[in-house]
Amino acid sequence: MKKVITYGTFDLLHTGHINILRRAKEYGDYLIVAISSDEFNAIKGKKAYYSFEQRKAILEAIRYVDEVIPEHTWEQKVEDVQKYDIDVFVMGDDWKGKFDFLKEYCEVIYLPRTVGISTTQIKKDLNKA
Ligand code: C2G
Repeated sequence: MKKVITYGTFDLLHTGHINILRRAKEYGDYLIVAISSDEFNAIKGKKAYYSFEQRKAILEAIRYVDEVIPEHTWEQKVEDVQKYDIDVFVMGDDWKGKFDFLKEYCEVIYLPRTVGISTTQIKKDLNKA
């Protein structure tokens, strides 16, 4: 079984998230999504609208997603890739190059972001509504 992993906050789920999850799944048979805990989001300088538990429940309902695990630190990726026997690591290309150190352990793929949509923009648009 070819296993894929990706990481993110996935707040206020939108088609950009769905597009990356769908494409990530195409690289294997089993997709693990590591979603940022509320505490790690604070470290990333993000405040998610939905709590970790809510974001986990939403991600688990997506047909492309096979397992959701928590992301607590920047440093856990090598351990996760080994622990979950990951073959492919996938991220949007806003992260291009940032995780190349994982090439020692698995395939590293950066996919084009979906243009014109982001959680930040959704929040801004809603504030204007
Ligand atoms: N994404 C995308 N297109 C968008 C918006 C997001 O392809 N329009 C992708 C991002 O590139 C990322 C994933 O969706 O691969 C999740 O995005 P975020 O929830 O914003 O995650 P981020 O804050 O980038 O956290 O350790 C890695 C971090 O946890 C990544």
